[in-house]
Amino acid sequence: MPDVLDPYGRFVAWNNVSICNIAPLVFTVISNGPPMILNATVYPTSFYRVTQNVTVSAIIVNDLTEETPELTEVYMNLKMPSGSWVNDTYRMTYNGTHFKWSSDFEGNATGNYVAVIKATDLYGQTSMSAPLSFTMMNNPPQVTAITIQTRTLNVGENITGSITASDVEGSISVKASFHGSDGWHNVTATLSGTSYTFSISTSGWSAGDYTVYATATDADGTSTVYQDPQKVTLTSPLPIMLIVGALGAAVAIAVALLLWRRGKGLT
Ligand SMILES: [Ca+2]
Ligand SMILES: [Ca+2]
Repeated sequence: MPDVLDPYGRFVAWNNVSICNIAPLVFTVISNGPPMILNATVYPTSFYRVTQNVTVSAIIVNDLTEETPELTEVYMNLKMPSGSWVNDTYRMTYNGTHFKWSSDFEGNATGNYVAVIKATDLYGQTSMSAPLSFTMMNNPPQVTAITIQTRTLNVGENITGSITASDVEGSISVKASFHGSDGWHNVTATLSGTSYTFSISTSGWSAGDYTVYATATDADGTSTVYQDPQKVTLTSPLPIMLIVGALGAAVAIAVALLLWRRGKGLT
């Protein structure tokens, strides 16, 4: 009888004899194929590194029954925004139906990442998925309030206040800006407790109203500008000669009035 494959795909060799009912010599040639990687996905394809997670998942199908998910190694190899690869590091875990990897990206650079899923079966056969791209973004800073101690001042006095600002990724630089008819005046605010404080002299500024802004910039260079709903008003103090002149005029009038009263005998 000719050599054949049995219903399980195993190779069956028969003795080259004319007696067909003799017991066959049966041996098995294991034909092991690599894993199939199905439904490889990344979600979401763009996310914020601290406040959101990214999940990479796939279904892995092995061809031999003994190649169980527990005996299958699946990694997400990752190409960083710099172009370098991190391989065989991010192990994907089996959840009953899919292999998954999920995490935030705190501390990592923003930009475009490429993930390639690598599956290795029990016998070392390996498959790679098509590339999966995703973009990691930076959360912009938050500015929630500006507090000004005194909003109406004389030109030359200091404007003092504080700014409430923060950023989930880390440190920020903060400045206060005042915009009036004479242009912009800026001052850097310094972290003090939970807010950023500042003090700026208005010497040389024009009198009038000033719109107040606070700008917070994070380490990635992303800025948030907040406009204070209230303004600051600068007034001009009376010039000293005008004050002296006014006082002199008042004294002269008083003296003249006194002399007039005396002249009339009205003392
Ligand atoms: Ca296999
Ligand atoms: Ca940020």
